[in-house]
Amino acid sequence: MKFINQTWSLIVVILGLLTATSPAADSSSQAAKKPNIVFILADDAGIGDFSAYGCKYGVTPNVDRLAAEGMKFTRAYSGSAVCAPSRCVLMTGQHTGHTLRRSNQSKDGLLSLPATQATVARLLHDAGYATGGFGKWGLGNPGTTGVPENEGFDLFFGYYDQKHAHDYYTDYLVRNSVNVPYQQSGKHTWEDYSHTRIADETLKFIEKNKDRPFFCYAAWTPPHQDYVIPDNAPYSDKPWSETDKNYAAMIALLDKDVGRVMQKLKDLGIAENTLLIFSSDNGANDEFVESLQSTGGLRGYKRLLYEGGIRAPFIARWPGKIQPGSTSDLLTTFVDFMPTAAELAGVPIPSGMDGISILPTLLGQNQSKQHEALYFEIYETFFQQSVRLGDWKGYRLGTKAPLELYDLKADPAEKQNLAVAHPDIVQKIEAIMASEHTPSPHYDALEQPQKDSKKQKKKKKNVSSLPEMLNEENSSLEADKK
Ligand SMILES: [Ca+2]
Repeated sequence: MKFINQTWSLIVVILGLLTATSPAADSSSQAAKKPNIVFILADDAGIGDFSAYGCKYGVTPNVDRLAAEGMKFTRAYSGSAVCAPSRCVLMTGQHTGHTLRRSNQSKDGLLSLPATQATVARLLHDAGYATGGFGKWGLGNPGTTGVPENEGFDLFFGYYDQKHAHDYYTDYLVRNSVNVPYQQSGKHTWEDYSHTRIADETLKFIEKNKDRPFFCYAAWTPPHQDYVIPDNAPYSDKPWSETDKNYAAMIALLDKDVGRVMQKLKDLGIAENTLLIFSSDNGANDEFVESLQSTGGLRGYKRLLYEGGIRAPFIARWPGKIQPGSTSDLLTTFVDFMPTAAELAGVPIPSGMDGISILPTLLGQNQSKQHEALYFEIYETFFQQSVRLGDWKGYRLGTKAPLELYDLKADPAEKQNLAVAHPDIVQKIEAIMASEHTPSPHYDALEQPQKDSKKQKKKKKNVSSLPEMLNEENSSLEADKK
């Protein structure tokens, strides 16, 4: 008996030595540890559309569950106040004072990413990840340098063009620049609805790559316009406009499919090795500010750099790594995704990033590197800039108007302009705006609106009419033809 015990001890020691010294064993266990990354990006959903953030009109149980099982960020921002620049920031790790797309349109039409652009997809692809994107791309239409398969994606399925993405009952979608016919019954059923197929393709990609590290960019289109859905349950009987009912139901659909992704990860046994992030690319549209309170009581909405245009729901779940039910007030924006992904993948953070890795925060460790300030600029007809500096928020419309200054801790809705009382903070924020903005040859709308026009004056009084003055959103097929 003693002999057997000794023999076993010897075997255990030898096995231990083999495991500790074998490079093959080391590298394979390292590879197995590389976590999958799933980033679900809603399109135009406001922070007030999710019950985890205090939604007033309904519940989003799956996003709630994601928050309960992960970390909810309370001071997170998207990349911009409209689609294309926000996605450009997410993909490049550069803020809108540096990145190529600073608005949906430019004076040169739609700008496509250069084929040499450093992107998070390319970084993860080169680190051994399978890379798939599903939904709306918006950074290069077929035939341009900026198509997703040029930017590090093995596979992209959905809409390349933003305007095309308005059409939920389209007769084609695009897979790696090839049009895939989409048979329509003409009855606007769930089978006809593009998100059905896009969500299915998302789940298929996850399933197909379950045994290797993967990056799944689920850039789903709901609740962006057109506000159409085959069935607007559970809101059908509400005394609301059809648009409100459809929009709310699109949020419910989005939530349901967040749940499907969570279930898929669980069924495949890979939830514990997957960082799952949920966010939205910009704030809610102005038409849902009053009726559904989709901006959560914040000032502004999509297209504006007030909080309602850029504050985002941001939830991260990674079972066993992220403390369930935790919250973080770290100041973060989409610029942080690429550095965080680099650290997760175990590769160096590329130079030229405006972001920082937020992995220490996710893991409950000390976040020694933090943003002193967050910078945004946009050119939706009017040039706007904003800076978040601690609890301070600076906003400027055009280049000549005085800076507006708000204390977001005391005044989250940006109602009280404190600029006159704090010239030192104003000066500091103006210096940040000057240093973070780099001129772009594609944008020069640096003037503020024509103040003297009676029509403009009248409109300026009513903030909800601002979007009428702003360019119609989105890339356009028309612009492409130019
Ligand atoms: Ca959007």
